[in-house]
Amino acid sequence: MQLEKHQLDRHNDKLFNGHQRKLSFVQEFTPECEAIIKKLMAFQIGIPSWALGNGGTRFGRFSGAGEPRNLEEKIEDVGLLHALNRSSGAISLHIPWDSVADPSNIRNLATQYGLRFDAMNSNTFQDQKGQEQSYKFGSLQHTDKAVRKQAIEHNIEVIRQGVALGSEALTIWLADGSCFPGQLNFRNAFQRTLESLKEIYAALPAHWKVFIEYKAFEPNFYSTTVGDWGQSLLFANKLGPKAFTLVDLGHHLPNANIEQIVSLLLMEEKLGGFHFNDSKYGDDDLTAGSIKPYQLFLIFNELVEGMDARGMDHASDLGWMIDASHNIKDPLEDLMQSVEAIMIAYAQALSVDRKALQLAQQENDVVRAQEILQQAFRTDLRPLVAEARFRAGGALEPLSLFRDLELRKELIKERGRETVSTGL
Ligand code: LRH
Ligand code: MN
Ligand code: MN
Repeated sequence: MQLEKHQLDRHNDKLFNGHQRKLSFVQEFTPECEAIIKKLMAFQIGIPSWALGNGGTRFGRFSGAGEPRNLEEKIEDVGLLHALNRSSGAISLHIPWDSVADPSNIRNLATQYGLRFDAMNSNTFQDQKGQEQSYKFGSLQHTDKAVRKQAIEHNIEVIRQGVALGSEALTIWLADGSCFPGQLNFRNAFQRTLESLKEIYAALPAHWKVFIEYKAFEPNFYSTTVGDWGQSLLFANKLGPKAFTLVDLGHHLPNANIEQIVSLLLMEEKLGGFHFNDSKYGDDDLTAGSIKPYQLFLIFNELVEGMDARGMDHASDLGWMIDASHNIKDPLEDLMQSVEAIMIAYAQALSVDRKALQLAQQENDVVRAQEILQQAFRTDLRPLVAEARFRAGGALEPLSLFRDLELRKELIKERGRETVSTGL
């Protein structure tokens, strides 16, 4: 299903005057508006293929109607999102949840929608049908060489598929760890994981990166072999210049200072990218910005500061991806909300008066430092985000347009009610 130009135009025409009034108000008080709008236009967020259907919990799954039934339809959904908000120009695949039978066809389809392939994700946390070895006691850390070999080969196969699609990164998240004290020799598990990762690293093409994603807990609850940014950074440093840490916002113990982690990883040139989401407790995979929008802003504040200090390109030097799982919302609506929250946090971070903040820090003026940050956070920059979208050819209010046109109903007509998308 395609969004027609006349549908977009009618929507934008209707909202244009109101938008202009809000925009000029912001412009009056935000001196660097034009620069911010340009940066917002260049900024694209990768949509996870596994978040296009309703996920579930171990207590149940309530599948939504009109979910994508295959990879082609997932690409179609991301294409629709991108047509609406012009900020979702990439898709991140999960193998084997996504089956890429004909990569050149899939690549062409994505190109038609203006999409590129963000990092590929491997899966050695579940056993697949017909698989010889089981991952019950881990994959890259496993005590049995045959299991490690199978997991290594899977990752190399994912790289191969990614190359065919034009992706340039592999994200490895391992469920490896232990559930009970005494189950695992931590040092040996680390060493075996490192040896396995080295073999995967050796298979990376020259311009590729590997992202090592950490997570504090689940499904192993006593220890996780890549349990925090320290362990991930150890692996990344030992592997070499193509290896980086990936920060999933939901993978920390409660109250972790994620913005500080981000700042130090940038300093070490080892920050690879993000899985954006939000949480009240842990790996809740909720809509970005839905619980702790101030934290999201503070993370972007460190990103802008740290990337600018290193002369990095905001749009292309890190992997910006969402990792979400929706249980009760329409997945496309939820993803639109996440993208919007990320763009707002980015815009606000760009508007921080950096010189004044540096001075306040230098002079230990704690009150002034807080005022500067909260001035940016409490300024409503949504008109700038909307303007960036509008200039890029998107909708002033993507969510309202999605609802006004009853696009989910259209998808249900095409795909049916009883659809189950692959993923979480
Ligand atoms: C693990 C995780 C990881 C997986 C995804 C499905 O909790 O965050 O990124 O690949 O969820
Ligand atoms: Mn993740
Ligand atoms: Mn997760």
